[in-house]
Amino acid sequence: MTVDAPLFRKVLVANRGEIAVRIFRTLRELGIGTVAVYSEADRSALHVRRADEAYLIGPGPANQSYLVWERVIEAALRSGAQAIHPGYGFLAENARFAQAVEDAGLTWIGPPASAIDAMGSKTAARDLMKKAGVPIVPGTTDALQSAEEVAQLGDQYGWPIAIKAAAGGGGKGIKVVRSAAEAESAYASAKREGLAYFGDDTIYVEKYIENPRHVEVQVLADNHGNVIHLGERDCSIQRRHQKLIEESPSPAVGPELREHIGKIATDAARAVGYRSAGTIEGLLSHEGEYYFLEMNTRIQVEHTVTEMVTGLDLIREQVLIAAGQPMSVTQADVQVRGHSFECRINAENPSNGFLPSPGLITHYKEPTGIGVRVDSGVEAGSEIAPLYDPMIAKLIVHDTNRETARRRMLRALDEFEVGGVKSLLGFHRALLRHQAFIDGGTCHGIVESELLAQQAEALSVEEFPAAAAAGGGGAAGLRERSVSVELNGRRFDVKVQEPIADFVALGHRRRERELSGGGRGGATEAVTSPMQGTMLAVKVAEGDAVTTGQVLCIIEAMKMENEVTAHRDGIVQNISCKAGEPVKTGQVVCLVVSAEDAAAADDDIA
Ligand code: MV4
Repeated sequence: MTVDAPLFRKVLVANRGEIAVRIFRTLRELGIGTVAVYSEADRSALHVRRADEAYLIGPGPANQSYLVWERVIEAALRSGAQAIHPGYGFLAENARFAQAVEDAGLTWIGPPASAIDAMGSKTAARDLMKKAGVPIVPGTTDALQSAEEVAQLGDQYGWPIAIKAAAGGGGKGIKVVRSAAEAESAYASAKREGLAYFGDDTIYVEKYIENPRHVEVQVLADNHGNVIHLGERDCSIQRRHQKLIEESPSPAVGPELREHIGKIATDAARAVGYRSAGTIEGLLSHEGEYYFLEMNTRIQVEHTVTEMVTGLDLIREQVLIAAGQPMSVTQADVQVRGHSFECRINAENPSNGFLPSPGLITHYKEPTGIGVRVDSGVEAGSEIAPLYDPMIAKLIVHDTNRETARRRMLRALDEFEVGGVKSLLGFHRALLRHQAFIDGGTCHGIVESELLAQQAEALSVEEFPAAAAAGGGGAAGLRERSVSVELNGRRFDVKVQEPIADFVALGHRRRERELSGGGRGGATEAVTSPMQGTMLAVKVAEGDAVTTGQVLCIIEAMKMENEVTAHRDGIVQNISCKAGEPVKTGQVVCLVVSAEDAAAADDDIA
């Protein structure tokens, strides 16, 4: 028997966390040596230990480590790696970095720099797609010049319209404009946000599609002229443009529509000269129209659900393609089997506006069993650092149909034990039980609702008290432990034997608290800031009658404008903050009291 030469001798993964661990798994299977890079904050991170060798590339903040091209390329050259896989985020969609990698004589495991570049500008991408006959959301392909133009385009396409940042993506900086009266302020706000967030205030207009589904198509393209699609993923369940649950196939897509959007996606990939794995993001309207939104020129977080239903390893295909080989399947070989869900288990607090909940993971146990996959980069003792994305793990299930897969996910969520940080486990447990989710709805509005937040809280009771029980293993009271040693910025594993002295935390079975039936008793009147930031504008005055969901004020934090809305119907009182002032997390910005209470208080004074 002969053993094929590996595709590459060694590959460096320019990333951290679950995606680095995920990519190392495939590289191992392919017999390829693995190289990690890490920041000072990630010295003891799992991805570092899952690689054959690892290189320190700088301090914790990403702009001093994971984003520093020279350090990443230097580590690759030092290690003798032949190729770099960027994962997602960080440098994955940086065309100039992709070029720099190739210029250094290394192979970029991703699309050509020209394709990343072409898709980077959303207006240029729309223009290119339009010319290739790919249906785009009706709207402009040129930059907007004035607020008057917004009003005019609204009349042309019909209200409402969406203003988006040309340099944006993933919905960041999208403004919905419902009438000409809102055009002026939306135009100014979109420009400010574009500049603050992307360093580019170029904006354009699309017709606003009401309550659409977010349906994206996975494509693969190789150097041999093969361009195929692997069906779609439905990512309609989002909160503030953050995807929370993804699934494949989409509950709204049957075989005919799949073929239609698959052709759109492969046409788009061909038009841009694509190679590697990529994703065409689109909107599916109520009327069944599919429109191109943008192309993600990287492997995505949710690639896993496509892997589950097709049985393919997308990272393996990327490595094959980058090595110049044909992809392993033809379009005719691809079959979508069964149903898959992915829940993102983030260290976030649904009771506090989904703000990150960084900290030490004191207890951690992943679910297993039939049809369950967990992609994670943490273990008990890991720190969720405020420096990086707060994802703990991706929980993925597969089963024969949507309903059995949903039940499997609920079972797996129940087995998952995370102690020390707040997580979205309870949120997912609550949402997956919701009738709208069972029906395959988009759940718009539900994910933001106060009731769901309460249910999530009730279902996230996870207590894992440290119990006095010595760890089992280890002969004669000795336990072997691996310690990492860093020499000249290079990391080595050293085995150390030590007496068992510490305790392991025993997981106590979580008890579900009774769900509260409806609104919380004695609903509070206070409206608090969900974040630390600066008050940009107060939109109401004391004495104003407001309805649930109405915008009360806008707080700027991390260069994003965040609307704070009324949590109930009532009368605004005690506004404690003016535009321009700093606000803290939890600070009361005003009260919304019931109309009866407001009237009673007036009576008291009278
Ligand atoms: C839209 C839209 C309506 N009309 N564009 C873009 C990226 C994604 N994260 C959200 N995006 C949207 N773009 C136009 N012209 C509505 C959304 C949208 C959305 C779409 C599908 C499913 C859930 C959504 C949640 C918020 C916004």
